[in-house]
Amino acid sequence: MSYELSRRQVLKLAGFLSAGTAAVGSVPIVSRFFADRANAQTGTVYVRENIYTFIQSPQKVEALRRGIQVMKSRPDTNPTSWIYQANMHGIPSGETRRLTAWRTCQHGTFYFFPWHRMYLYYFERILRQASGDPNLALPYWNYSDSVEQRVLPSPFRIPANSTNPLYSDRGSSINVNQGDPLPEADVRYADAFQRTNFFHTSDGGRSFGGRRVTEANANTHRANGYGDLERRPHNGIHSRIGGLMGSVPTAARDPIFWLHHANIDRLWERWLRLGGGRANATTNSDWMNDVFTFFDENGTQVQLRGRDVLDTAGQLNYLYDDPLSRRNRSVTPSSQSIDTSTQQTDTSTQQQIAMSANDRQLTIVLSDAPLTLSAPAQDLVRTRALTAESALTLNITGVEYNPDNPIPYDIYINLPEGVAPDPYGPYYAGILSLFSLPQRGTFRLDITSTVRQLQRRSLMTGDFISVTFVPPYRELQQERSTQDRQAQLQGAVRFSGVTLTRE
Ligand SMILES: [Cu+2]
Repeated sequence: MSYELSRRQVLKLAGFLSAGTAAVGSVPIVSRFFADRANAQTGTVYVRENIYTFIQSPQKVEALRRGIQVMKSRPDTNPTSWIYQANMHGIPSGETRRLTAWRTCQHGTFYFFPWHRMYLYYFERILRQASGDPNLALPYWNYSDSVEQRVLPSPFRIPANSTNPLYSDRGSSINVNQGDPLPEADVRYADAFQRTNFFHTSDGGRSFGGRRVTEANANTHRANGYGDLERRPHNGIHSRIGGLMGSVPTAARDPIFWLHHANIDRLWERWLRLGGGRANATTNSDWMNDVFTFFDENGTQVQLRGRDVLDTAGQLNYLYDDPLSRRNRSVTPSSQSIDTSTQQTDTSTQQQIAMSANDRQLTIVLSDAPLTLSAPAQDLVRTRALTAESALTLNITGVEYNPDNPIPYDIYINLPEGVAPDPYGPYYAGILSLFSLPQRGTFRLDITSTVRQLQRRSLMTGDFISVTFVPPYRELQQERSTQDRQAQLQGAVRFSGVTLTRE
């Protein structure tokens, strides 16, 4: 798990301070004609279980394996096949066909949560039917709340070959298929849960559920308006698991994708139950009424809108075994009326330091060696302890990368020289996840809890704050020769600047 430091590049660049205020937008009104609800009510409410409970029943694991096996055996032109379903999320390069609803996943906008809920809902119905078990429900992987459950559940790892329909080649700088737990910094959701607004409206704004847009994105599925939960744990875990999961076009081909997203869906419900103004974007007409296409277990084309997926038990017949994700009482979906007020805004005052020379063209190229950037900490982190309300964000701007090989670097804060990078250690802040990031987009990482921990342990000393990018060791190991690995990593990820903002 440790990485031998052979060379260390340190760039010390001038820092500067500036202040800015985010803009406030208004809600456009769009009315749409929409299709009828496609989800038939059967009366049964299925309970999605924690995978660690689920695997205590060999029959359930068997049903899950069988369902996936049957789906994998279907021709990929069949909408109920494994590949057809995965291609609805994304299409690998080289695939020239464009069948109905392929590549329609929504990322980086406020459609992220509802689209993935719809996708899971019909996938689960197809899987249940394919398994032959009328009670099968998708399990979820709760990697956040206990160290033991950060380990990839064993049926997905063992046996480690193609006879196991749950197995897939995985791993970035840790070996998840050997049972390495996900690092704590990758599974945090407390920062995201602090957000009380579902969506934000301005570039660089923050919210739980993503940026408001007027239309679902067609055929691009890369947008930069991530909500905080989509960034972490969602994006980071895609990159941390790596393999098929590491890039949008192939992610849904790894069976763990469905358990990862069931967990994200559960966290959405949990966030709502926290109250304090947390609510869905039910006053936004686009979010409520935009129509998305799926297929049911009979291969029949169906459509769903945001307003059809607000109440999991009442509209979609499922619940989670997690009591904190449940409503106390049955709530009827909101009425037809559309509120015109700017319900959710994201005004904030920010302080910023740049870790790269401002106004100068500068490209930072990541390679097969760790790279460290540093800037004067000033009062951003040095003299003032972070209060409970403050948020410290690392912004990496103008990121360019190869979408077929989005290599995830590990990010460390103030990693001392001579100390080996360790994703389980205090300096590890998160993964540079390129999952669904647009070209020349901005990658953001909330480093508040990492910095707070370092301050508490008196590890935040000196006048500089530094950020170190460490290449994933497993990518290195997989390359036969040093030359191959240098060729693979050299210039694979480039960016034009790094800044720190404090709210
Ligand atoms: Cu995902």
